[in-house]
Amino acid sequence: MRSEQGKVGSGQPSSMDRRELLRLAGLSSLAMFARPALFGAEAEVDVDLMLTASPGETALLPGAPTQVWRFAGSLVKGPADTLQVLPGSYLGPVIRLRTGQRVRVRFVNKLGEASIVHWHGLDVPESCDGHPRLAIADGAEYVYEFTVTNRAGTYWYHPHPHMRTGPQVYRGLAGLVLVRDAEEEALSLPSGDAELFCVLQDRRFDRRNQLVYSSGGMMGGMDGFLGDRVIVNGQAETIRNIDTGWLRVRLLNGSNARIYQLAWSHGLQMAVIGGDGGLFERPRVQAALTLAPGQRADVLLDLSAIDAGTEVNLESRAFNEADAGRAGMMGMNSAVPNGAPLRVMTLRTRRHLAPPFQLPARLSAFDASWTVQGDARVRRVPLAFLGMQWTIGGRTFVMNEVAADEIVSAGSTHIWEFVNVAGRMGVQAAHPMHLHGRQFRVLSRNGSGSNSLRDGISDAGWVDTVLVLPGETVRVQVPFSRHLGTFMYHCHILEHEDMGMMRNFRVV
Ligand SMILES: [Cu+2]
Repeated sequence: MRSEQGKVGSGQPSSMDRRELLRLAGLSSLAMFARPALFGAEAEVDVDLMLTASPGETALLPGAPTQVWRFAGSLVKGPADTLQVLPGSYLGPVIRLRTGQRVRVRFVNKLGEASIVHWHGLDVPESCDGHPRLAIADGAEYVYEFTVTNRAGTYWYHPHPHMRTGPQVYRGLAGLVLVRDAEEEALSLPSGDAELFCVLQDRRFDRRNQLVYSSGGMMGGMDGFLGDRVIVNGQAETIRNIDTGWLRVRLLNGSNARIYQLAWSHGLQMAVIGGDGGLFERPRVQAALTLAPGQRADVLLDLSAIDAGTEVNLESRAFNEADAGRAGMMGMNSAVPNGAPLRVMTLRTRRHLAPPFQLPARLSAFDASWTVQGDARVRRVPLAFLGMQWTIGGRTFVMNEVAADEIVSAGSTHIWEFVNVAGRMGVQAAHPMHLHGRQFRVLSRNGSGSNSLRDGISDAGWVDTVLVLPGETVRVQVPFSRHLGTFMYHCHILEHEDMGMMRNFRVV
């Protein structure tokens, strides 16, 4: 085995002092510095994979190939179906894991600039969380090692370097992590050809098929960057051939800034069975589903009344652009602003099948592990545009800064109250607030005035990203991780994040 330790060391940013490095090493003795030599034996992992980020090209559109950045994976050890490469896609491989597995990922950066990988939604040690201060230089390698403690669900991975998350994700650096467990398997949900995963991203291309992106200037940073067409799973082709019957569709909004309000044609309702953190206790039947950047949804669709040869469309319904925010220059950013109706994808039905599946009344017993802690202290966290910046609690991101109200005890439960207030000149936006670490619960949502995006927000189950609409106050109950160290919480509109709408919290 090659020595990774030297490479990890060489990848540390020069700004990290030795004391910080030693502290991290101490806290994460089983993670990035896990050296077989330290234990006198080969450290046992169930899954061992390489993940290399590098520039490449893909035949996305007719004509010239598109220059992208992407993750390429290779399996060193583990079940043969751990990695699924998507043909003709710029996305990284789908990584299929199982609760309880010990996983090692050797991330190699060949991008020509610093990067680091965040495992979005997974509760992992500090050293594996992708904090920007851990970003490694071009040519360096970073070794992640963690145990999958999350429930079955749809998670994802993407870069998290300081001020460069937006452009790196936009160029193609993202991929799905699908975790399974015994509780989910016992439900025998539609699988194989009857299970789709759909990563929704909007992109803009120039006449030579090259990606167009701008995060510079006030327009990009205030509003977030919007494309003018939807790309599904990193592929331009958005038609899927399916059989009728029951279909499971796992959705991820992997867009930088676009909010979708999803609905199916033919008056089809969807049974939403899960969100960011796995299955709900019971299915929720919805006509529309609001999905903000970073969020996932697990949906069952009953197509048994649909004839073979029918085209069923997934659309993003029209909504009032101002419901996603008023940042002054809204709409000037893209030919297709937030709220413009969009065709997301088309299901073309082939044979008529009626598999023996019934929607379970009860999906999961996991909610029994949770009760509302009504007497917990509430931390108020205003979200506002102040001093020409998006702020959290009146502050912006400082690499190693943690304020007193951002320190929590390991394993403790807190209530945080996000208050989306208008900044100067009434500037405000919908902010999908993401906490690293454990999944949390939404306790309440109080909105002033009507907002068409509220229709379609479920707030059920366990989440890691909650959409806070303009003028809303959203309370969440967070059972903080038992992993010690510094983690992040931030807006998942990537241009807001890159602009500084991010803070550290520290688990002590
Ligand atoms: Cu935001």
